[in-house]
Amino acid sequence: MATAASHWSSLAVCGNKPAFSEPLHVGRPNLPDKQAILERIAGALDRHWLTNGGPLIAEFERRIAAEVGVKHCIAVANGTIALELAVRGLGLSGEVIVPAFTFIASAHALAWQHVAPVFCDVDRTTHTIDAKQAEELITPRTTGILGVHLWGRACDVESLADLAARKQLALFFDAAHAFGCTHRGRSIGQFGSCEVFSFHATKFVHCGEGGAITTNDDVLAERLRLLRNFGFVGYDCVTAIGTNGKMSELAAAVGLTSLDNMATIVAANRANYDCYRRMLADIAGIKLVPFDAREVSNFQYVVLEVDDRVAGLSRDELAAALVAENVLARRYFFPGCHRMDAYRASAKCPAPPLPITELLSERVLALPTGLQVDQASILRIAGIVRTAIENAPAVKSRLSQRRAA
Ligand code: T4K
Repeated sequence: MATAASHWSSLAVCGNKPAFSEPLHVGRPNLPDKQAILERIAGALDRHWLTNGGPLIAEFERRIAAEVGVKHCIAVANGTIALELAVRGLGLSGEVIVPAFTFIASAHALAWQHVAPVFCDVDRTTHTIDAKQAEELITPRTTGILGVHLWGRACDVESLADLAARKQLALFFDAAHAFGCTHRGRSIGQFGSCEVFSFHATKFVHCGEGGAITTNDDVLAERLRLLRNFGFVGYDCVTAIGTNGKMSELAAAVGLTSLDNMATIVAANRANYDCYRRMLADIAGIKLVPFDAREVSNFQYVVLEVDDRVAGLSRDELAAALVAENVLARRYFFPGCHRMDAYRASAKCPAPPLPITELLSERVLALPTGLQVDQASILRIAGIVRTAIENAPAVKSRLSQRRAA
Protein backbone atom coordinates (compact mmCIF):
# COMPACT_ATOMS: atom_id res chain seq x y z
CA MET A 1 0.00 0.00 0.00
CA ALA A 2 1.22 3.52 -0.70
CA THR A 3 -0.06 7.02 -0.15
CA ALA A 4 -1.12 9.06 -3.14
CA ALA A 5 0.86 12.21 -3.89
CA SER A 6 -1.12 15.46 -3.84
CA HIS A 7 -0.41 18.28 -6.25
CA TRP A 8 2.75 20.00 -5.10
CA SER A 9 1.05 23.39 -5.03
CA SER A 10 -1.00 22.14 -2.03
CA LEU A 11 2.12 21.97 0.16
CA ALA A 12 2.68 24.49 2.95
CA VAL A 13 5.99 25.57 1.37
CA CYS A 14 3.78 27.03 -1.37
CA GLY A 15 2.02 29.26 1.15
CA ASN A 16 -0.85 26.91 2.08
CA LYS A 17 -2.02 26.14 5.59
CA PRO A 18 0.13 23.46 7.27
CA ALA A 19 -1.21 19.91 7.16
CA PHE A 20 -1.19 19.83 10.99
CA SER A 21 -2.62 22.67 13.05
CA GLU A 22 -0.43 21.76 16.06
CA PRO A 23 3.28 20.88 15.93
CA LEU A 24 3.97 17.16 15.77
CA HIS A 25 7.18 16.61 17.77
CA VAL A 26 9.80 13.91 17.68
CA GLY A 27 10.00 12.98 21.34
CA ARG A 28 6.58 14.02 22.64
CA PRO A 29 6.38 12.22 26.01
CA ASN A 30 4.20 9.10 26.22
CA LEU A 31 1.84 9.66 29.17
CA PRO A 32 -0.81 6.96 28.95
CA ASP A 33 -1.94 6.94 32.60
CA LYS A 34 -1.92 10.34 34.23
CA GLN A 35 -4.08 9.18 37.14
CA ALA A 36 -1.63 6.43 38.15
CA ILE A 37 1.25 8.95 38.11
CA LEU A 38 -0.72 11.33 40.31
CA GLU A 39 -1.58 8.56 42.77
CA ARG A 40 2.05 7.53 43.10
CA ILE A 41 3.11 11.14 43.56
CA ALA A 42 0.38 11.63 46.18
CA GLY A 43 1.80 8.63 48.06
CA ALA A 44 5.26 10.18 48.05
CA LEU A 45 3.88 13.50 49.30
CA ASP A 46 1.96 11.73 52.06
CA ARG A 47 5.13 9.91 53.13
CA HIS A 48 7.11 13.16 53.18
CA TRP A 49 9.88 11.30 51.42
CA LEU A 50 10.78 12.81 48.04
CA THR A 51 14.22 11.54 47.08
CA ASN A 52 17.30 9.84 48.64
CA GLY A 53 16.47 6.20 48.00
CA GLY A 54 12.75 6.32 48.76
CA PRO A 55 10.46 3.32 48.15
CA LEU A 56 9.48 4.32 44.60
CA ILE A 57 13.14 4.61 43.57
CA ALA A 58 13.87 1.22 45.15
CA GLU A 59 10.91 -0.31 43.27
CA PHE A 60 12.02 1.33 40.02
CA GLU A 61 15.53 -0.12 40.44
CA ARG A 62 14.15 -3.60 41.18
CA ARG A 63 11.90 -3.51 38.13
CA ILE A 64 14.60 -2.26 35.76
CA ALA A 65 17.07 -4.89 37.04
CA ALA A 66 14.44 -7.61 36.54
CA GLU A 67 13.49 -6.38 33.08
CA VAL A 68 17.14 -6.29 31.98
CA GLY A 69 18.13 -9.46 33.84
CA VAL A 70 21.02 -8.01 35.88
CA LYS A 71 21.95 -8.01 39.56
CA HIS A 72 22.14 -4.24 39.96
CA CYS A 73 20.34 -1.14 38.75
CA ILE A 74 21.52 2.24 40.01
CA ALA A 75 18.84 4.83 39.24
CA VAL A 76 20.08 8.37 38.69
CA ALA A 77 18.94 11.85 37.70
CA ASN A 78 19.50 11.51 33.93
CA GLY A 79 21.39 9.51 31.31
CA THR A 80 24.24 11.99 31.08
CA ILE A 81 25.10 11.81 34.77
CA ALA A 82 24.76 8.01 34.51
CA LEU A 83 27.50 8.06 31.86
CA GLU A 84 29.67 10.38 33.97
CA LEU A 85 29.25 8.14 37.00
CA ALA A 86 30.19 5.13 34.88
CA VAL A 87 33.36 6.92 33.69
CA ARG A 88 34.27 7.71 37.32
CA GLY A 89 33.23 4.33 38.64
CA LEU A 90 35.37 2.54 36.07
CA GLY A 91 38.32 4.81 36.91
CA LEU A 92 38.84 5.93 33.31
CA SER A 93 41.42 8.53 32.33
CA GLY A 94 43.41 9.59 29.23
CA GLU A 95 41.40 8.67 26.14
CA VAL A 96 38.21 6.70 25.53
CA ILE A 97 37.05 5.68 22.05
CA VAL A 98 33.46 6.65 21.25
CA PRO A 99 31.48 6.87 17.99
CA ALA A 100 31.13 10.36 16.47
CA PHE A 101 27.63 9.53 15.23
CA THR A 102 25.69 9.79 18.48
CA PHE A 103 23.96 12.33 20.71
CA ILE A 104 26.48 14.79 22.11
CA ALA A 105 26.00 13.54 25.69
CA SER A 106 28.04 10.39 24.89
CA ALA A 107 31.11 12.58 24.22
CA HIS A 108 30.36 15.23 26.84
CA ALA A 109 30.18 12.70 29.66
CA LEU A 110 33.79 11.77 28.91
CA ALA A 111 35.08 15.31 28.41
CA TRP A 112 33.26 16.54 31.55
CA GLN A 113 35.30 13.93 33.47
CA HIS A 114 38.54 15.14 31.80
CA VAL A 115 38.74 12.07 29.59
CA ALA A 116 39.40 12.85 25.92
CA PRO A 117 36.79 11.38 23.56
CA VAL A 118 38.50 9.84 20.53
CA PHE A 119 35.95 9.80 17.73
CA CYS A 120 35.47 6.61 15.76
CA ASP A 121 33.41 5.97 12.64
CA VAL A 122 30.31 3.76 12.56
CA ASP A 123 29.11 0.78 10.57
CA ARG A 124 27.14 1.70 7.43
CA THR A 125 24.29 -0.71 8.20
CA THR A 126 23.87 -0.66 11.97
CA HIS A 127 25.02 2.95 12.63
CA THR A 128 27.02 1.65 15.61
CA ILE A 129 30.75 1.91 16.36
CA ASP A 130 33.12 0.33 13.84
CA ALA A 131 35.02 -2.17 15.99
CA LYS A 132 37.82 -2.51 13.41
CA GLN A 133 38.53 1.20 13.35
CA ALA A 134 38.28 1.33 17.14
CA GLU A 135 41.27 -1.01 17.29
CA GLU A 136 43.29 1.32 15.04
CA LEU A 137 42.56 4.24 17.35
CA ILE A 138 44.03 2.64 20.46
CA THR A 139 47.06 4.47 21.86
CA PRO A 140 49.01 4.07 25.12
CA ARG A 141 46.60 6.66 26.61
CA THR A 142 43.47 4.66 25.80
CA THR A 143 41.67 3.30 28.86
CA GLY A 144 38.28 2.32 27.48
CA ILE A 145 35.69 1.98 24.74
CA LEU A 146 32.19 3.41 24.96
CA GLY A 147 29.84 1.76 22.45
CA VAL A 148 26.45 3.30 21.69
CA HIS A 149 23.49 1.07 20.78
CA LEU A 150 22.04 3.69 18.44
CA TRP A 151 18.28 3.54 17.71
CA GLY A 152 18.21 0.47 20.02
CA ARG A 153 20.34 -1.64 17.66
CA ALA A 154 23.15 -3.35 19.48
CA CYS A 155 26.80 -2.64 18.74
CA ASP A 156 29.04 -5.47 17.59
CA VAL A 157 29.29 -6.48 21.23
CA GLU A 158 31.39 -9.62 20.65
CA SER A 159 34.11 -7.89 18.59
CA LEU A 160 34.29 -5.03 21.07
CA ALA A 161 34.49 -7.44 24.03
CA ASP A 162 37.27 -9.36 22.31
CA LEU A 163 39.15 -6.14 21.56
CA ALA A 164 38.73 -4.80 25.09
CA ALA A 165 39.94 -8.09 26.58
CA ARG A 166 42.98 -8.28 24.27
CA LYS A 167 44.00 -4.67 24.97
CA GLN A 168 42.94 -4.67 28.63
CA LEU A 169 40.50 -1.81 28.19
CA ALA A 170 37.25 -1.10 29.97
CA LEU A 171 34.18 -1.63 27.81
CA PHE A 172 30.85 -0.02 28.62
CA PHE A 173 27.78 0.96 26.65
CA ASP A 174 25.55 3.96 26.16
CA ALA A 175 22.21 2.18 25.92
CA ALA A 176 20.17 5.42 26.11
CA HIS A 177 18.06 4.26 23.14
CA ALA A 178 18.01 0.57 23.91
CA PHE A 179 15.88 -0.15 26.95
CA GLY A 180 13.69 -3.16 26.16
CA CYS A 181 15.91 -4.28 23.24
CA THR A 182 17.91 -7.47 22.83
CA HIS A 183 21.19 -8.59 21.32
CA ARG A 184 21.38 -12.25 20.30
CA GLY A 185 18.32 -12.83 22.44
CA ARG A 186 19.85 -11.31 25.58
CA SER A 187 18.62 -8.01 27.00
CA ILE A 188 20.74 -4.99 26.34
CA GLY A 189 21.90 -3.78 29.75
CA GLN A 190 23.81 -6.99 30.48
CA PHE A 191 26.90 -6.30 28.39
CA GLY A 192 30.33 -4.81 29.12
CA SER A 193 31.26 -3.68 32.62
CA CYS A 194 28.05 -1.68 32.77
CA GLU A 195 25.42 -0.11 30.55
CA VAL A 196 23.66 3.24 30.79
CA PHE A 197 20.01 4.00 30.06
CA SER A 198 18.25 7.33 29.63
CA PHE A 199 14.72 7.79 30.90
CA HIS A 200 14.37 11.34 29.60
CA ALA A 201 10.85 12.55 28.72
CA THR A 202 11.55 11.89 25.02
CA LYS A 203 12.31 8.19 25.59
CA PHE A 204 9.54 5.62 25.10
CA VAL A 205 9.74 4.67 28.80
CA HIS A 206 10.64 7.71 30.86
CA CYS A 207 10.76 9.45 34.22
CA GLY A 208 10.53 13.02 32.89
CA GLU A 209 14.23 13.20 33.71
CA GLY A 210 15.99 10.00 34.69
CA GLY A 211 18.67 7.48 33.93
CA ALA A 212 20.12 4.24 35.22
CA ILE A 213 23.26 2.15 35.19
CA THR A 214 22.94 -1.64 35.09
CA THR A 215 25.69 -4.09 35.93
CA ASN A 216 26.41 -7.55 37.30
CA ASP A 217 29.59 -6.32 39.01
CA ASP A 218 28.96 -6.08 42.79
CA VAL A 219 32.03 -3.91 43.47
CA LEU A 220 31.25 -1.46 40.66
CA ALA A 221 27.61 -1.23 41.75
CA GLU A 222 28.66 -0.39 45.31
CA ARG A 223 31.02 2.30 44.05
CA LEU A 224 28.40 3.82 41.75
CA ARG A 225 25.91 4.02 44.65
CA LEU A 226 28.55 5.77 46.72
CA LEU A 227 29.45 8.25 43.96
CA ARG A 228 25.78 8.99 43.24
CA ASN A 229 25.31 10.28 46.81
CA PHE A 230 28.32 12.62 47.32
CA GLY A 231 30.47 9.69 48.46
CA PHE A 232 28.64 9.48 51.80
CA VAL A 233 28.90 6.37 53.96
CA GLY A 234 26.40 7.03 56.74
CA TYR A 235 25.67 10.59 57.89
CA ASP A 236 29.10 12.08 58.51
CA CYS A 237 31.66 10.07 56.62
CA VAL A 238 32.65 10.79 53.03
CA THR A 239 35.00 8.26 51.48
CA ALA A 240 34.99 9.35 47.82
CA ILE A 241 34.56 12.50 45.74
CA GLY A 242 31.02 11.93 44.61
CA THR A 243 28.28 14.03 43.13
CA ASN A 244 24.54 14.42 43.49
CA GLY A 245 23.25 12.03 40.85
CA LYS A 246 20.17 10.85 42.69
CA MET A 247 16.80 10.19 41.10
CA SER A 248 13.79 11.72 42.88
CA GLU A 249 10.66 9.91 44.05
CA LEU A 250 8.61 12.07 41.69
CA ALA A 251 10.69 10.92 38.73
CA ALA A 252 10.39 7.31 39.90
CA ALA A 253 6.59 7.72 40.12
CA VAL A 254 6.53 8.68 36.43
CA GLY A 255 9.02 5.93 35.58
CA LEU A 256 7.08 3.15 37.32
CA THR A 257 3.86 4.18 35.59
CA SER A 258 5.71 4.29 32.30
CA LEU A 259 7.02 0.76 32.94
CA ASP A 260 3.46 -0.42 33.66
CA ASN A 261 2.54 0.75 30.16
CA MET A 262 5.65 -0.41 28.35
CA ALA A 263 3.97 -3.14 26.28
CA THR A 264 1.28 -0.74 25.02
CA ILE A 265 3.87 1.86 24.06
CA VAL A 266 6.08 -0.63 22.22
CA ALA A 267 3.04 -2.01 20.36
CA ALA A 268 2.09 1.52 19.25
CA ASN A 269 5.67 2.27 18.18
CA ARG A 270 5.83 -0.97 16.25
CA ALA A 271 2.52 -0.33 14.48
CA ASN A 272 3.71 3.19 13.61
CA TYR A 273 7.02 1.90 12.30
CA ASP A 274 5.30 -0.73 10.16
CA CYS A 275 2.89 1.89 8.81
CA TYR A 276 5.74 4.27 7.90
CA ARG A 277 7.56 1.36 6.25
CA ARG A 278 4.58 0.45 4.08
CA MET A 279 3.81 4.04 3.16
CA LEU A 280 7.37 5.07 2.33
CA ALA A 281 8.51 1.82 0.73
CA ASP A 282 8.50 2.88 -2.92
CA ILE A 283 9.60 6.51 -2.65
CA ALA A 284 12.82 7.07 -4.57
CA GLY A 285 15.82 8.03 -2.45
CA ILE A 286 14.14 7.30 0.89
CA LYS A 287 15.17 4.42 3.11
CA LEU A 288 13.78 3.68 6.54
CA VAL A 289 16.55 2.55 8.90
CA PRO A 290 15.67 -1.10 9.54
CA PHE A 291 15.47 -3.00 12.81
CA ASP A 292 16.95 -6.47 13.12
CA ALA A 293 13.92 -8.75 12.83
CA ARG A 294 15.68 -11.44 14.93
CA GLU A 295 15.83 -9.12 17.96
CA VAL A 296 13.31 -7.51 20.27
CA SER A 297 13.15 -3.75 19.75
CA ASN A 298 11.35 -0.79 21.29
CA PHE A 299 10.88 0.88 17.86
CA GLN A 300 11.15 4.30 19.51
CA TYR A 301 13.02 6.00 16.68
CA VAL A 302 11.76 6.16 13.11
CA VAL A 303 14.75 7.31 11.10
CA LEU A 304 14.94 7.96 7.37
CA GLU A 305 18.02 8.12 5.21
CA VAL A 306 17.53 10.59 2.37
CA ASP A 307 19.79 10.11 -0.64
CA ASP A 308 19.57 13.49 -2.39
CA ARG A 309 21.07 12.15 -5.63
CA VAL A 310 18.06 9.89 -6.06
CA ALA A 311 15.36 11.81 -4.16
CA GLY A 312 16.16 15.10 -5.87
CA LEU A 313 15.83 16.84 -2.49
CA SER A 314 18.44 16.96 0.25
CA ARG A 315 17.60 15.82 3.77
CA ASP A 316 17.51 19.47 4.83
CA GLU A 317 15.11 20.38 2.04
CA LEU A 318 12.80 17.52 2.92
CA ALA A 319 13.00 18.52 6.60
CA ALA A 320 12.10 22.12 5.68
CA ALA A 321 9.08 20.90 3.69
CA LEU A 322 7.93 18.81 6.67
CA VAL A 323 8.51 21.57 9.23
CA ALA A 324 6.38 23.92 7.09
CA GLU A 325 3.57 21.36 7.59
CA ASN A 326 4.15 21.40 11.39
CA VAL A 327 5.90 18.03 11.29
CA LEU A 328 8.98 18.84 13.36
CA ALA A 329 11.28 16.17 11.95
CA ARG A 330 14.73 16.18 13.61
CA ARG A 331 18.23 15.79 12.21
CA TYR A 332 19.31 13.06 14.64
CA PHE A 333 22.27 13.24 14.59
CA PHE A 334 23.75 16.23 12.81
CA PRO A 335 26.55 17.12 12.72
CA GLY A 336 28.83 14.34 13.98
CA CYS A 337 30.13 15.09 17.49
CA HIS A 338 33.61 15.76 16.05
CA ARG A 339 32.15 18.68 14.05
CA MET A 340 30.35 20.33 16.97
CA ASP A 341 31.91 23.67 17.94
CA ALA A 342 32.87 22.30 21.35
CA TYR A 343 35.09 19.63 19.75
CA ARG A 344 35.92 20.80 16.21
CA ALA A 345 39.26 22.40 17.03
CA SER A 346 40.51 19.69 19.34
CA ALA A 347 38.67 16.56 18.24
CA LYS A 348 40.80 13.45 18.07
CA CYS A 349 39.70 11.38 15.11
CA PRO A 350 41.35 9.53 12.25
CA ALA A 351 42.24 11.04 8.90
CA PRO A 352 40.44 11.08 6.53
CA PRO A 353 37.79 11.73 9.10
CA LEU A 354 34.87 9.41 9.49
CA PRO A 355 33.26 9.00 6.05
CA ILE A 356 30.22 7.03 7.25
CA THR A 357 29.49 9.52 10.02
CA GLU A 358 29.75 12.35 7.47
CA LEU A 359 27.40 10.55 5.08
CA LEU A 360 24.81 9.59 7.69
CA SER A 361 24.77 12.95 9.42
CA GLU A 362 23.89 14.54 6.06
CA ARG A 363 21.15 11.97 5.35
CA VAL A 364 19.29 11.04 8.54
CA LEU A 365 15.93 12.45 9.55
CA ALA A 366 13.88 11.30 12.55
CA LEU A 367 10.08 11.34 12.22
CA PRO A 368 7.46 11.63 14.96
CA THR A 369 6.18 8.45 16.58
CA GLY A 370 4.91 7.24 19.96
CA LEU A 371 1.42 7.47 21.42
CA GLN A 372 0.92 11.01 20.12
CA VAL A 373 1.00 9.80 16.51
CA ASP A 374 -1.86 7.85 14.96
CA GLN A 375 -1.86 6.05 11.64
CA ALA A 376 -3.95 8.73 9.95
CA SER A 377 -1.18 11.22 10.81
CA ILE A 378 1.43 8.85 9.39
CA LEU A 379 -0.52 8.61 6.11
CA ARG A 380 -0.47 12.40 5.91
CA ILE A 381 3.23 12.63 6.74
CA ALA A 382 4.05 9.97 4.15
CA GLY A 383 1.86 11.84 1.65
CA ILE A 384 3.86 15.02 2.24
CA VAL A 385 7.15 13.14 1.76
CA ARG A 386 5.86 11.56 -1.46
CA THR A 387 4.48 14.82 -2.86
CA ALA A 388 7.69 16.70 -2.03
CA ILE A 389 9.97 14.09 -3.61
CA GLU A 390 7.85 13.40 -6.67
CA ASN A 391 7.92 17.15 -7.33
CA ALA A 392 11.46 17.77 -6.16
CA PRO A 393 12.46 20.49 -8.71
CA ALA A 394 9.37 22.60 -7.96
CA VAL A 395 9.73 22.15 -4.18
CA LYS A 396 13.44 22.97 -4.36
CA SER A 397 12.74 26.18 -6.20
CA ARG A 398 9.97 27.15 -3.74
CA LEU A 399 12.30 26.57 -0.81
CA SER A 400 15.03 28.71 -2.33
CA GLN A 401 12.50 31.50 -3.01
CA ARG A 402 11.42 31.31 0.66
CA ARG A 403 15.04 31.46 1.80
CA ALA A 404 15.68 34.49 -0.41
CA ALA A 405 12.52 36.32 0.77
N1 T4K B 1 23.22 9.08 24.98
C1 T4K B 1 22.42 9.10 23.92
C2 T4K B 1 22.75 8.23 22.75
C3 T4K B 1 21.29 9.92 23.91
O1 T4K B 1 20.48 9.95 22.82
C4 T4K B 1 20.99 10.69 25.04
C5 T4K B 1 19.83 11.56 25.05
C6 T4K B 1 21.87 10.63 26.14
C7 T4K B 1 22.98 9.80 26.08
C8 T4K B 1 21.67 11.45 27.38
O2 T4K B 1 20.51 11.08 28.11
P1 T4K B 1 19.79 12.22 29.04
O3 T4K B 1 20.83 12.92 29.86
O4 T4K B 1 19.06 13.18 28.10
O5 T4K B 1 18.85 11.41 29.88
C9 T4K B 1 16.63 14.91 23.08
C10 T4K B 1 16.62 14.44 24.52
O6 T4K B 1 16.64 15.57 25.40
C11 T4K B 1 17.76 13.54 24.86
O7 T4K B 1 17.43 12.89 26.07
C12 T4K B 1 17.96 12.48 23.77
N2 T4K B 1 19.11 11.67 24.03
C13 T4K B 1 18.11 13.14 22.43
C14 T4K B 1 18.25 12.13 21.33
O8 T4K B 1 16.93 13.91 22.16
P2 T4K B 1 17.06 17.28 22.04
O9 T4K B 1 17.86 18.39 22.58
O10 T4K B 1 17.26 16.94 20.63
O11 T4K B 1 15.52 17.49 22.18
P3 T4K B 1 14.58 18.03 23.35
O12 T4K B 1 14.96 17.49 24.67
O13 T4K B 1 14.50 19.48 23.19
O14 T4K B 1 13.18 17.36 22.95
C15 T4K B 1 12.81 17.02 21.63
C16 T4K B 1 11.40 17.46 21.32
O15 T4K B 1 10.50 16.75 22.15
C17 T4K B 1 11.15 18.91 21.56
O16 T4K B 1 11.35 19.61 20.38
C18 T4K B 1 9.73 18.97 22.03
C19 T4K B 1 9.42 17.58 22.49
N3 T4K B 1 9.22 17.55 23.94
C20 T4K B 1 10.31 17.50 24.76
C21 T4K B 1 10.12 17.47 26.11
C22 T4K B 1 11.32 17.42 27.04
C23 T4K B 1 7.95 17.59 24.43
O17 T4K B 1 6.97 17.69 23.65
N4 T4K B 1 7.77 17.55 25.78
C24 T4K B 1 8.80 17.47 26.65
O18 T4K B 1 8.59 17.41 27.88
O19 T4K B 1 17.45 16.02 22.94
